[in-house]
Amino acid sequence: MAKRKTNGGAEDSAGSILSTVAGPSVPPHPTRLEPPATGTSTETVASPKVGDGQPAIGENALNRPLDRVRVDDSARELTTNQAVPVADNQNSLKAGLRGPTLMEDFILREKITHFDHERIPERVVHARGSAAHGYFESYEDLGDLTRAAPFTAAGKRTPVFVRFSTVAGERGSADTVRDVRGFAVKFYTDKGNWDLVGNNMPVFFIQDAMKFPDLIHAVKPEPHNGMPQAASAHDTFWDFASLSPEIAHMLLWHTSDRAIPRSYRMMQGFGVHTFRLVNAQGVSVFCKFHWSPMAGTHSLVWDEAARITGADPDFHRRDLWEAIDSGQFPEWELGLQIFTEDQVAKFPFDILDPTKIVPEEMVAVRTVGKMVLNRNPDNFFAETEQVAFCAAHVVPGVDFSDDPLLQGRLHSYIDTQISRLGGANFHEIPINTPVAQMHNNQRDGMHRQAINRGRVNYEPNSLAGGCPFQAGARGFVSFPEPQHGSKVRGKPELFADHYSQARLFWISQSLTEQRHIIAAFRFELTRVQTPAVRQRVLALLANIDEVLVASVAEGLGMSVPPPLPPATDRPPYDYPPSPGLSLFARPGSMGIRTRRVALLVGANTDLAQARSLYASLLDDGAVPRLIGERIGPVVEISLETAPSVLWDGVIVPDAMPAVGDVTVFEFLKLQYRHGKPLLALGNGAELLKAARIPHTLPHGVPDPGVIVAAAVDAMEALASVKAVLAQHRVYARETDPPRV
Ligand code: HDD
Repeated sequence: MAKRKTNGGAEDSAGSILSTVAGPSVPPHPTRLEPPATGTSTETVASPKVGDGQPAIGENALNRPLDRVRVDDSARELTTNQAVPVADNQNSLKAGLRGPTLMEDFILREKITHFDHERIPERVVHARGSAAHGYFESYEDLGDLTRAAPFTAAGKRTPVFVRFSTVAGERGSADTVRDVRGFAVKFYTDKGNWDLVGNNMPVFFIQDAMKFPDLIHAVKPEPHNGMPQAASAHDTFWDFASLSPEIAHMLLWHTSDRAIPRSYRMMQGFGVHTFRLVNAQGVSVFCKFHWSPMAGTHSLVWDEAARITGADPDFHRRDLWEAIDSGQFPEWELGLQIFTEDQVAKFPFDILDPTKIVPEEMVAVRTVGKMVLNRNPDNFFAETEQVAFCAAHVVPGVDFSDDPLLQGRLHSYIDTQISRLGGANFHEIPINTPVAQMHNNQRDGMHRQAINRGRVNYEPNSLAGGCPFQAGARGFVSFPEPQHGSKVRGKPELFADHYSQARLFWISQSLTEQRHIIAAFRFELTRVQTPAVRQRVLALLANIDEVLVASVAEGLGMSVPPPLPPATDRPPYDYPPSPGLSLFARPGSMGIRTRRVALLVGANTDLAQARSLYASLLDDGAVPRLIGERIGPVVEISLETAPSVLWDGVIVPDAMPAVGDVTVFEFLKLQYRHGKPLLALGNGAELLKAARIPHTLPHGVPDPGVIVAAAVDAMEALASVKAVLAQHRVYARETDPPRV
């Protein structure tokens, strides 16, 4: 079996991506790992942790400061929290063997008390998530645009911690639900922490933070019965949506395949809002941030996604973990759309409106760097759960726009951490601590860690020589944007064009993607119980596209109502299609790496052939597994524990029994239904026949993903399977309802 790299760069020979590998090597038996010796006091020198080097692949500069708090229990005695060795961890202290437990048992009380307080409030949104460490590397010196620390030199690497999430579900909810995905990046720069707290869709549901609590109340489980979990397919969400026409554009993204990604590694990320970049001369441009996955943008299909929630609710978490664990580090390129005040004045939309994109045809995306995630967290709670992102965490060189949604976010994140993480010192939790040095006169509060020295905790002072002193022009200076106007509650007029960009998105989708959007609306609105709500959503869609509204109405057995009156007299803007809005525009460069392939094996299988297919897939970085009825010397995973939806393709090697059982048929049918490649070799073809798998596409031409070959041609046929796997799936096979 092929060797593979672990996180720490060491090699092991385990063939299974599912097996756990050791993390980076640590000194023998420490309870607390010391930071690396620098030879100088960290008080007087710049942090050695960032910005000064080129960490090798597999190494993160951030690991070193976090090592200070990593705990390794190997060969250690069990102790209390006060480090008192515990003699007996099985029995509480009693007055006689059959007597009552004694109050004196401080060991029992400490253990139970700590346990009683183990849980913290989950995030009010984005509660379900997974994260990883890595770095961002700038391709160039962007000094002409910004003085932001990550971009000051070509090749500069800045450590990052990235958390992906769903929005609506609770902490233990399933990964593959229909939802927006959070894409939050914490850059630990040498000028402080910068959080780019984005999503995998470039627009948002609402235009003003004032509406955020309403939106979230509407989409979360309904308050009287706590249902449904992690789903927008219920009355309150669509009631709110149907009465909020600004949501139109986002609804199309939300019903598109973007809302059911195949993997966190295969989705784009967006900063959503317009931001400002500011250079050392104080010159500012506007900027939109885009993350593009090197693995391409790929999605699940809905029937598959819904089944995965049962088969593996941790599907995305596992996928991210296993990819990093096996050395297949996920990568994204960072792109910037840069535009000026002059350009803004000519756009047919307002750049402060978060329900609008800047089409790539108007402003090209300039690729400026890449992000690599190369280390899994050591402890889910300490890192992934306690990480605290904040849209207001920016560094010199990045500034905000007046987008009213962004402005509200600037308040919400710090505020929510105070109740979630228990006080104002959450920035001292190791995963949140900047790697740049922190010096100020903020003091005390719950759980304070820093031991600030000296008698001075105010400024100005003379007793400490004026320290810490203001950084002046080296520090964060807000861009001096001129302000005008009276205090008012309202919106600029262009915000009222709710439909032009919704239509732009619709006409930029492939026919396959359009069909999926229609089916998603049908599913969601069928779950809605109130006919008037369905009717209002149709009236909203009637402003976007005739085919869209007619198809959704047909799926609901309703007629098309008159369009909702538009909120503005301005005629809609007629955008040309923007091909980059289709998921198919970014096939990626991963080949078949990390694709999961099932080799179905039975008692008669030609194991030599199965093994050579397996080895060839492994060589290309795929994840093959031998699947059969029961595990044993040959079969690695059983059909009942790893059903069809967990695999990207299936191979039936030669001499598989001619007739399968219902589980095998079900496996093959779902592979077919979900557009995945099926290869049957020699005798294995009988199984495809018995499962009634068609060999032609609905319009009669051969299906490139259903491959039948003689046993001797196994390797040639495998090459065809790999080609289909690399293209993700055969969407041309789809019919509604499915043929098989
Ligand atoms: Fe938010 C969490 C992204 C609007 C208030 N948000 C949160 C997370 C992401 C986003 C990715 C999870 C961070 C993590 O992994 O810990 N949020 C967005 C985007 C938005 C957006 C892309 C619009 C463009 N959010 C938004 C608004 C508000 C909030 C308008 C409130 C006014 N968001 C929060 C929050 C959360 C949060 C309540 C919950 C947990 C947390 O912050 O740390 O403060």
